[in-house]
Order: sequence, then structure tokens, then C-alpha cells
Amino acid sequence: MVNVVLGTILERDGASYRVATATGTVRAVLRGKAKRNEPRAVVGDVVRLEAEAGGISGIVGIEPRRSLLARRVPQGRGARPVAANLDRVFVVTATTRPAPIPQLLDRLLVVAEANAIPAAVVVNKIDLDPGAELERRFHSAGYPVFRTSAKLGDGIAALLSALIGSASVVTGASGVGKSSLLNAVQPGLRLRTAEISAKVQRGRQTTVAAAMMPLAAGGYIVDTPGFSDVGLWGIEARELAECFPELRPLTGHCRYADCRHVAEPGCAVRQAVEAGRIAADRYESYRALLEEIESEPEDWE
Ligand SMILES: Nc1nc2c(ncn2[C@@H]2O[C@H](COP(=O)(O)OP(=O)(O)O)[C@@H](O)[C@H]2O)c(=O)[nH]1
Ligand SMILES: [Mg+2]
Ligand SMILES: [Zn+2]
Repeated sequence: MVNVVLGTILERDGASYRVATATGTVRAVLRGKAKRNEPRAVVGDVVRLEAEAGGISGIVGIEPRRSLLARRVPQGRGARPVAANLDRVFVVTATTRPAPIPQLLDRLLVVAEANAIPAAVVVNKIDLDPGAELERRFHSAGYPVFRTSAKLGDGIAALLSALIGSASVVTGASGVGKSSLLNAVQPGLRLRTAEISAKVQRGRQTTVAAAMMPLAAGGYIVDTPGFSDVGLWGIEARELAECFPELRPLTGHCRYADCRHVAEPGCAVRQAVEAGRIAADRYESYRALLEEIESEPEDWE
């Protein structure tokens, strides 16, 4: 009888995959049905492996996915899978140095929501500024907030326990302390450096694939240089309000079912903003992103 084991795809390298199994990391290639069938295996997929001669394993099947981060492309052209089975997106900001950019944070949170991946916010550099306002902003929007100082070690234990046992993406602007936080959590975690990511973004057609790094304590950190530019392509204007957790319960109460929550009469969202029940600058982010989506060219790529 052939021995079948489960493994998790850490990285793809051309036609072969690096797969973590209970007994170590192996190289594997797609076989039989797994090769012909959609969906194609991506980083994060749990796959069934058959050992083969020459030390290369065969991937014979993909287990059902809990989630899929996909670059969405406009108008019926489908989605390009980036990574599967991500449990959480951690959006990192500094309290200061660099100054937080709430609109960027909201955009990253929307990308997570659009991919149905639960998100949390990490407010780092609390040694420089307590960041109480940032914490309030995201907490009242409905997100868990982790306050940390990678420098002093504050909040690192809580962050680590949130990372253990799941596959997490850490994203945010350059300089906010992502590498420092991950180093505090696990020294030596080999994530791509900021310099390499910047180079990759400059070379236009090079899309760098996602990669997963195992955490010693259990779980994975997923390095997707593409996360921040997964962008809003393919998100429909009418889906956008659903990507703001605090707007979600209101959209059903607007007078018109196709309300854009901008200038329509009887808009429950605008009423909540005017009454101060929704943070005005979260709503401003909604407006800015809506405008961006509505002005997207349709022949992207
Ligand atoms: N004061 C302070 N500085 C920090 C903290 N975390 C990171 N830094 C510094 O901020 C700079 C950028 O950190 P880095 O981890 O490279 O940010 P990344 O670009 O998001 O990966 C470095 O000089 C770090 O030493 C923190 O909690 N407090
Ligand atoms: Mg970094
Ligand atoms: Zn409305």
C-alpha cells in the first residue's frame, strides 16, 4: 500500500513545491489528478503526498481550503490565487515615526475583508507615543488591536500567542516595525528584506510568490510581498461597505437597496456618521476607496 501523508506547501519553486510534513520538509511535484485539476496548489495548501523514488514526493490531492487570498481581476476574469488557508492578517502601524496613514491601514483591512480573512491591527512603537487614539479608532471599527513595542518587548507575548497555531500575514507600511516585531517573536525568521521587496515592486512584471515560514512555537508567518498591492481590483463598488465591519449592520437599513452611501436620500450609513456613531474618518476612507473603485479602468492588465 502507498503511504499517503499530509503536508503544507511552504513555497513554490517553478514546477516543484517545498512542503512541510510532520517529519520534515520535502520537495514535491504535482501528480495525476492534482496536476490536471483546478484549483492549482498554492502556498498554504494542505496537500496529500505520496513518497516517490529519488526523494521527490508526489502531490496527489489538495485538501479543502479554509480561505484563499486572491488577486482579483476585473469583470469576470476571475481571481489569481496567492495563498490558501490564511487565518489572519495583521495590519501593522507605528504610533509615530513614521506617522500613521489611516487610509492605507483601512485599505489593507478592506483587502483582508474582501478575501474573507479576519484582520487585526498592531499598533507598534508605543514607547514613542501611547497611540491611544489609533487604538480607539480600530477598536471601535470592530478590530482586535495589539499594542506593542518591538523595542522594549511590550505586548510581544500577546502578539505571539495570537500567532501560534495559525497562518498569519503581517503587512503595513515600511518602517512601522514589521521585521522588528517578527524578530522579537522569533529571532532569525528569514523574511524578505524591505530592499528586496522594493526591487521586486520596481521590476514591473515580476510577481514574487508568497512563502510561508514555520514558527518554532507552531503556526506560520506568510510573507506575501504582494499583499499591499493585491489592491482593490475586482471589488465591486456595492461590496465595499461590507468590507467595513462597522458599516455592515447598517447597509440593510438604507432606503435604496443599491445605496452607495454617498448622497442618496435615507442613507442609514450617512445618518450614523452624522450622529457620530461611525467615525467620520473611517467613512472618509470608504468614500475615497469607493471613488477609486468607481474610476478604475476596465482593461487593467
Ligand atoms: N522606538 C521604537 N522603534 C522601533 C520599534 N519597532 C521598530 N523600531 C525601529 O523602526 C525602524 C524600522 O523597523 P523595521 O522592523 O525595519 O520596520 P519594517 O520596515 O516594517 O520591517 C527600525 O529602526 C527599528 O529599530 C519600536 O517598537 N519602538
Ligand atoms: Mg521589514
Ligand atoms: Zn446608504
